[in-house]
Formats: sequence, C-alpha cells, structure tokens
Amino acid sequence: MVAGAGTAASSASASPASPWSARSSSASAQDPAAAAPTALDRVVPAPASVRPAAGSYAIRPDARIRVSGSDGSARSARRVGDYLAQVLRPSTGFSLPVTTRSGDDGIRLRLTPKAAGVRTLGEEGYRLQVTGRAITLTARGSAGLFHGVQTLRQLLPASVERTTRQAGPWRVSGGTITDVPRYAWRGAMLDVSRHFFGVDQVKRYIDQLALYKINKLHLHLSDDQGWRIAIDSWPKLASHGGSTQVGGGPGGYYTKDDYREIVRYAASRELTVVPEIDMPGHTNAALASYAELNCDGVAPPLYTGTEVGFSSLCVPKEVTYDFVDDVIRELAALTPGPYLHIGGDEAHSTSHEDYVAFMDRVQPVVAKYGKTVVGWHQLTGAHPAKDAIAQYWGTDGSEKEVADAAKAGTRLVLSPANRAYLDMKYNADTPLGQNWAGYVEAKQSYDWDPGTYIKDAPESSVLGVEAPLWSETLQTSPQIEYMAFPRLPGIAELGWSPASTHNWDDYKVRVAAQGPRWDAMGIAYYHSPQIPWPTS
Ligand code: TNX
Repeated sequence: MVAGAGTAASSASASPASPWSARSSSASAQDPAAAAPTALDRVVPAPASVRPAAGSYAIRPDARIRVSGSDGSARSARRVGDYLAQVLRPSTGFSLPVTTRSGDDGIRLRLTPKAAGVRTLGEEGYRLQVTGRAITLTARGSAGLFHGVQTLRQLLPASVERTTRQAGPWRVSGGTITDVPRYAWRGAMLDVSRHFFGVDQVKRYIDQLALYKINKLHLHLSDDQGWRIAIDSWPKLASHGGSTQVGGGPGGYYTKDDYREIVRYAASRELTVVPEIDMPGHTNAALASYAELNCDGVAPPLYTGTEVGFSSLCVPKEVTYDFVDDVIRELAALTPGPYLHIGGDEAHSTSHEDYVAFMDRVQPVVAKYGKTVVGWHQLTGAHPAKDAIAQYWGTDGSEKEVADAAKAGTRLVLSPANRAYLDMKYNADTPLGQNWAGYVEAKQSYDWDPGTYIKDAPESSVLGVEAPLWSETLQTSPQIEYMAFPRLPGIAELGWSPASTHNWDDYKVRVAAQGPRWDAMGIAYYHSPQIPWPTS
C-alpha cells in the first residue's frame, strides 16, 4: 500500500494505491495487463479534449453499472448499460449488474438530455470522468453514451475483448475526456451486390464499425451482378436478379424481415442504414429480371463479370418511372433513416441528356417518400435537389461541378478513391482488391483533410467522410476485415477527431495499440509495415 501510494505521487502515469496495487505490483513484470493503464488520449479516434488526473479506477468483482436518465431517457441508458455489461462480463468474469439504483461508485451511465452543462456535447458527444471511486459517462443522447462506451473499452486492457475469463486488473486512468465529433456523417459502405453477404456477416461488420464511432452504414443493394433486396411489387428483382454474383456463385438477397433486422441491429449500435439502389447505370440485374425495363424489350442475361458502365435503365420509357416509384416507396417504408442513395455513378451507357432527365424525375420521388437524396458525385453534373448530398469518389478534388454544387448548397460526403476506398490494394502484393485508384497503404488512407480536400468547396459544405468497400474480390468476413483494418479506423478518425489532432506519427502509435484488440476479437487485419504493432 505504502509503496503503491509513493509511486503514484512521483509519476503521473504510475498506478495509485488501490485494492489491486499489492497484487499488480508483483505481477507487473510479466503481465502487460498489470502495467500502467492506457493514457486517456491513446484511443482511436483521438478525443477532442483530454484532461488527465492522478489516480485510476479499477473495475472490481462487485462493481455495478448504474444507469440513469432524465426526461424519459432511462430506458436508453439501460440499453447502453446492458451492452457494456455484455462486453465486460465474459472477460472479467464479474457479474456487473445493471441497476437504476443511484450511487457515487461503479460505472455510471447518465443521460441528461436537457442539462445545461452538457449542451455542447450535442447528440453524439459524451463526457467520461474517471476517479478512484467511479467512472461516470454523461451524454445527452444514447449515441453519445454509446460512443463513450467505445472509448472506455479502449482504455481497458485489450484482453477485455476476449470472450473467456481473463486476468485483470481492469484499470482505467484518471481524468476527464470531453468528446464531440467533427462531422455528422461518418460512414462505411458495404457492396453486397458483387458478392452477397448474409445478415450475420453484416452484423459482424456493424459491430466492428461501432468500435470506431462510425454512424452510417451505406448498403450498396443493387448493381449489375445482383439485386439484393426483396421488392414485393417487382418480385423477380430479388428472385432472379439476386440469384447470382461475381464469379457465378448463388448470390442471395435480403427478405424484408432480413433488412429490418439489419436496420434494427445497426440502430442498436447507433448506426443509420443508408440503402442504395444504383441508377440509371449499374442496373443489369434489374434489366435481366424484367424485359419491359429495356428499351428494346429484351432482357439481357444475368452478369457475373466485373466490368462497369454497360447497363442503363430506359430513360424515355414510362414503365421505368413506375419501377423507380415502386422500389423507392417500398425501400423508404423499410428505412427509418432519412437518407436514400440513388447511385448515379458510371452511367456510361446513358447519354448526358438522358442522365439529367432521369435524375430530374427520380429525385422528386425520393422526396415524395420523405427521404433525402444521396448520390455519387456525378449527380452534381445534373441538377441536384435542394437538400441533396453528393458522395465524392474522385481522386484529386479538382472537379469544378462538385465545388459549384457545394457553393450552391449541395452537401458533400468524401470518399476519395485513392484514400478512402477500402477495396484498393495496399501494395502490389495484396492478394485481394483492385488498384485502379492506386495502392492505398495505411498512411495514404489517413493523411488528408476532408475539410479542404475539394478545391474551392466551402468547408461548411462537408458533411463528413465515408469508407466504401466494393466486393468484386471479396467473399468472406476475414476478407472484409483484411481490407478494412487498419484503414477504416483512420477514416473514422478523420470523421470524428478535430483537425488539430491530425498527426500520422501520433496516430500510427495509437492505431498500433488496436492490433492486440483485433487479435482478441478475431479480426483478420492487415499487418501494415507502416504501423509499429506491439510485439509479444
Ligand atoms: C467504381 S465508385 C465504382 C464501383 C466499383 C469500384 C471498384 C463507384 C461509385 N463506382 O462500381 O465497384 O469502382 O473500386
């Protein structure tokens, strides 16, 4: 006890006296978990503000998770408390009861939507205070509490992520984190068309996205190779259009209940699903399912290759808009989030005139069903709707029509292909992925600024960032993970952390510390040589 207290007084990073100190000091030589707890600023994404203090909190076998919520928010606080307990119980072996009983000890999750002191936290921010007696997480909304829980996970030893009982101690450094996101849109896209991914695979990815405070899951639900969502009024879209994939495998599609389950699960991890039906190009699967959608009235065969730009809906035909109306109506009805993505990229088989005419007719349909249009940035070459969002996927930010649209009010989500595309190869030896936008190593992926990326676009037009994962070459969860990690956390940090924290040399050390967590979680990441992964 005495020795422990003396150490704490002499060094900010050393451990204070605690019921664990006698045991941990003898264990610290061999056991990395017994070393000084992770400093509060060593997490990904970097927090907006960190104030370290002496001391630390240790989760003990009798700790409780105390949840409270004012103004009717107690249920949301309990949901997050239950989630935290699910993360902590298997590895700690502690019972960690979730209780609404108040107290000044334990892990306290407080939702205070109207309290004056937390107004600046917004919907997604949180404050994490750690003293010797308690960890107190405060937020205005469940998203803030949930994001705070993700930070707390990273402050505990990596072994907390294992699903069998591990040795502690489970200590968290003292001090306060006050954290809010830089951008409202921090997305990840999964292409479920080129290869189909089932509900459980999507859930696994959602859990991984949630670790880094990603809040949008963009699902690319249709393309030339597959239509992946059941539409009752056009049933062959899924049954025929969804029956294969790249390489000729069996493909698949989501029933409406499957899709609702994905939406529900994403919401439980504070992600909003953004569904995409790519139009007027990338539509071979639909054209193959219904002959009348083709200008010549002849259905093409299903397609299992990887070329792009050869298909188009028939812009002059009225039935095209019956189809679009039905699909958007049914998809909007299934989707609680405010956004509906209509694609619009690589419409190489549609004349410019037809493209503009098509977008002029389709955008109002999205509005009619109560949703906000999102489109790939080629939409800025047409007439983007007043509240439209353009997703930029170019490689140098020089497109004048994008900047002009941004000046006129179009909001931008940035996914530059040579930075944010998770399907680009890391280098020439990467066994998966493509290289049309070059090789994208971890540093290349992280080291850019979304606020100034598009030449002449006002910084205020930038809504956020998104990391797309196209699946021409990907079929399994480990393959998804190999491409997403470690690049995804870097894009997540660009979306969350203030520009003032941006620093590759600092980031690479913080992301290196995620490696043991990914090992503990069974995430099959790419061991980038640019990152100083801990050895052991
Ligand atoms: C371009 S990015 C595409 C996709 C491909 C991707 C492969 C975009 C909007 N279109 O159709 O899958 O490249 O990297």
